[in-house]
Amino acid sequence: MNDGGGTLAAGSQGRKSGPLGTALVIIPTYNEAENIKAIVGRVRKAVPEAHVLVADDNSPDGTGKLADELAAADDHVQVLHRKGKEGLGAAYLAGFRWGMEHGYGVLVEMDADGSHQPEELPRLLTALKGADLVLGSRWVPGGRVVNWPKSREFISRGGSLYSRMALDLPLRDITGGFRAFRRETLEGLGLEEVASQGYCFQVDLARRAVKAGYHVVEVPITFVERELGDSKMSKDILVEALWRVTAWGVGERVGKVLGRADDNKPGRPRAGKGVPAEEPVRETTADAGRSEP
Ligand SMILES: Nc1nc2c(ncn2[C@@H]2O[C@H](COP(=O)(O)OP(=O)(O)OP(=O)(O)O)[C@@H](O)[C@H]2O)c(=O)[nH]1
Ligand SMILES: [Mg+2]
Repeated sequence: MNDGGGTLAAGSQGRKSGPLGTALVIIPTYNEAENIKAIVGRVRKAVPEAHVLVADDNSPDGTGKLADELAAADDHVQVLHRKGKEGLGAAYLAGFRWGMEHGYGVLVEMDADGSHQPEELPRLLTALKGADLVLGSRWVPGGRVVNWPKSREFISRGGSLYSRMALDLPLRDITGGFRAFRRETLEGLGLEEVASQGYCFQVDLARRAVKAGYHVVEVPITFVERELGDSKMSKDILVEALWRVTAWGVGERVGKVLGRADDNKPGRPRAGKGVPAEEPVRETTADAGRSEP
């Protein structure tokens, strides 16, 4: 057990043990002018060897320009300027592509609004030494939320529970967006087929990883409600998540009934299926970015 309690692990076929390589922390932004400087500064301090990529969708509030100023002053910070608001999923896909093209070994997802605490990145990266994908998790023992309205907690817990049941996933926090992927894991998820945009983008990637047999570990995190700027959560995002998760769940069940379960597995087919297990996280020093990409 680590200091925060247990984790859940899924899959056991794809576990990697090689060196991690340099980490790229991808921060998608849309109107985060009040947060961008502080969050990038916290990441740089928490994991000095890691690099940061701000993926900005041409934010009207000038976030992209502020990010350019940070990049000009720090060669570990880069900015990906996108032409307009296309949703979280599209921004991450572009960021992953950029990171893989530039040779990074670890791709990290993290919000700009302070909900994901950069100071917890070393723990995620340490856990990735024995996993293919690490999920920062609010809903495993030791995980928690701070200042979240009960209504948001209800939606988030409900979304994870529904996804867990509909998709038969042995995970607790399936909608969360504080994650560390080995690049080989991302390469095996069939990202070119991913069309999801909002929360369900996170569900989609988690389900692809489990179904492909990768070793997925949940590490407890403390999620803090944003203090500055506006949430981009919307009814459309919830509706998209509901219909897509339901459609995936129905598709998998129909596939099983028809005896074509493998046809419905997303990503690269691999041996083995995710099984729930308790696994401790070894708490050693973070090794993000030992070598340059
Ligand atoms: N590039 C890009 N980033 C986005 C887009 N929508 C949201 N984001 C970013 O994605 C991260 C998560 O968005 P939030 O608005 O915090 O959404 P949330 O965390 O689900 O909701 P809250 O808990 O209410 O904050 C933030 O860094 C946003 O700036 C988008 O369309 N494009
Ligand atoms: Mg947020």
